[in-house]
Amino acid sequence: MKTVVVHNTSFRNHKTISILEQISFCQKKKKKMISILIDPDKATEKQIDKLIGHPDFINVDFIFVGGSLVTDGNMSNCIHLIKQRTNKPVIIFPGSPNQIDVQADGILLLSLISGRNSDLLIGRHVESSHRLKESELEILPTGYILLDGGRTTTVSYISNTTPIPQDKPGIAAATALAGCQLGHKVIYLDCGSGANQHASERLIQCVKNEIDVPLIVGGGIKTQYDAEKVFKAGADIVVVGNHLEKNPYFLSELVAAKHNS
Ligand code: 1GP
Repeated sequence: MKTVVVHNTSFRNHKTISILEQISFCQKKKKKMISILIDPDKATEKQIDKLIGHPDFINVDFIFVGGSLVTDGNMSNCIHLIKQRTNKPVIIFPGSPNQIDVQADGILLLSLISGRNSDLLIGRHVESSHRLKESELEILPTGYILLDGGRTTTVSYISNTTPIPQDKPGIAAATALAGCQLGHKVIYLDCGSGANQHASERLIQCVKNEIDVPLIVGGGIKTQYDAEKVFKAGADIVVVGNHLEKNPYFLSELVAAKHNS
């Protein structure tokens, strides 16, 4: 497993710790985190430069890279570009096993626990288990819960699963709890990239009350107010992709939300 040099004022000196240790440390200290999501099929070199060159990029904690559909080859080029420009932890957010790339630091090993598609619960993991073992990627076993964000997103279409309706927070909470009981180290609530609505505060609170592990929330976050609501409801890490692709200057608002929460 690779370890990551953390450039964070909360850590005395620049310590070398795992990604999960970093997340757990911040969770305990109630220090919110942000991750930007880069979709290799959409992000151009210019967009990556703008984001990484943004003065507020210093306050970004992680870079997730991946997508529900990524053309072979783009993943590797994209991670290479990012790695040339920053030493922030790059974490693969894979839509399929062909997105595993050893240049990254870690991988969210996603089990789509809101769905009943056995391939996404265990099948793909079996296919990639040996490749992951041989790599130095830090594995973050993640219970991935897809929520209804008001439109059919690529992830719900491709995964062939039904997202949990947002007016059923009890189902989401029981699903997250079961995910933790199965040993997942992180829970990710996602409305899918480009969702109309982000996860509701009520649903996030219900999930948060059931779990002790770090909670990642993403999908459909478009304003500072959205991000603050999501953080205050219980998210430890907020993920934004789509809106930063459209407007890299949104990063300042996202960072302000992190600091206000
Ligand atoms: C999607 O949670 C991520 O899986 C981010 O969503 O692109 O809507 O910000 P957006």
